[in-house]
Amino acid sequence: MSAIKSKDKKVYNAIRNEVKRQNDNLELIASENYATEAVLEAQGSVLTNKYAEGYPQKRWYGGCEHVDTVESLAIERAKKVYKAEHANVQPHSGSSANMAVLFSQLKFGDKVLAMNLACGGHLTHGHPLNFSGKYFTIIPYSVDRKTEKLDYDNILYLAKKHRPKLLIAGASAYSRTIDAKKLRSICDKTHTMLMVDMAHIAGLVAAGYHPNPTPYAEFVTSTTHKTLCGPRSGFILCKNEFAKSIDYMVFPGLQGGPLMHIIAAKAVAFKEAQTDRFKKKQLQTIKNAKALSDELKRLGYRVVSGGTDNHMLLVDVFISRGVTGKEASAALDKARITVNKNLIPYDTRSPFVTSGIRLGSPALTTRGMKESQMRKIARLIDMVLSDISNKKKIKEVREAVSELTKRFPIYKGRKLS
Ligand code: DSN
Repeated sequence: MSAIKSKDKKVYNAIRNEVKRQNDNLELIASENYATEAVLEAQGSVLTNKYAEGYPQKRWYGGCEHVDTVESLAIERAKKVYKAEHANVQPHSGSSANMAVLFSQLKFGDKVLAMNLACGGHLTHGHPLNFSGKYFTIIPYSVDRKTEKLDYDNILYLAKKHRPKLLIAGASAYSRTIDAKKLRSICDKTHTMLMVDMAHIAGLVAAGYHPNPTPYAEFVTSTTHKTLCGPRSGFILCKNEFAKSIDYMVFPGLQGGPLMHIIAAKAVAFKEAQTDRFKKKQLQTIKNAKALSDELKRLGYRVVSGGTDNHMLLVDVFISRGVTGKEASAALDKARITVNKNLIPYDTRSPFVTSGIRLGSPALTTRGMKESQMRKIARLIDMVLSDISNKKKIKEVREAVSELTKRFPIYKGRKLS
């Protein structure tokens, strides 16, 4: 970082402080991870200088021979990893990937059946303030009140009643397996197209630890930076019959020049996702989330739906310790444990306050932590949440956090600033 250091001290200092924060804190935000060093190198490369509107071998600019190589690699690798017929790796984010599917396949006002944000869905699956909720008629589905799991019978009922054009599956805060095969059979009964947003679980799917939705859905969208460990970005997989309409909506429909440095980083991430190391890490990610969930339950916490099948869990901290999600996350921040407040299904509190917190294991697993560290972290979380204004306890937890983060460095032996 010597160039930034000499040219722009303010930005340099902010980055250095963020490096320190990432090193020193226990990162439990379920959607975050640490991009690999190879991914960081690709996204910091001179490919950022290149305009390449269009697609490989069909560009609007000269000099695209090397970025063509990179984008073709990303496409072929994405198809291989997820056994997809077609891949578009240009969406800048998961949000723009979702927008490309909705805008290319639907007319404004068309009906879309999608998971309610309040029960774990995502902003781009129909929130009234988002493009998805503004331009389309959203029929929300929720989890079952008792099991807090997807209620496939109710989804079928809603699909039959409303005959939506598209069913969106996938979530930001759902800790159970998503059964795309079952959703396909629902869609077949009602002539509905299926889109699975696998952003959170893309790494687990790549490694074979969550069923792959690609054979069952017309469209699969994703980000690349969560369990997948790539750069901050998105991509779309689809059946060949939709390839043209998806590609045409991404460019020129929604985007101009693709971010070739980020596409290079996606190519790297898709290659790394095929290694044994990556597969082992995904399995450990699941084991770690389960260990965290089991230990919290042993300590008397109510884990939403009773546990987890994937990389995350939702904890009802209000019923468990009488603190709101907002209070819990602020207290944990002081102890250098980073989480986010989160609505639990049928929450009576506002999204700014919430009754729950969401915890995820991907980042700590990337650091090399295993089940015993997860159990310890559960106990540290409990020490904070059992007495959120006890400064002495918070200091004690901070010291234990510091011991853990020193033992498990993020980029081993590499100085990032
Ligand atoms: N904001 C992401 C998450 O935290 O789950 C989803 O886009």
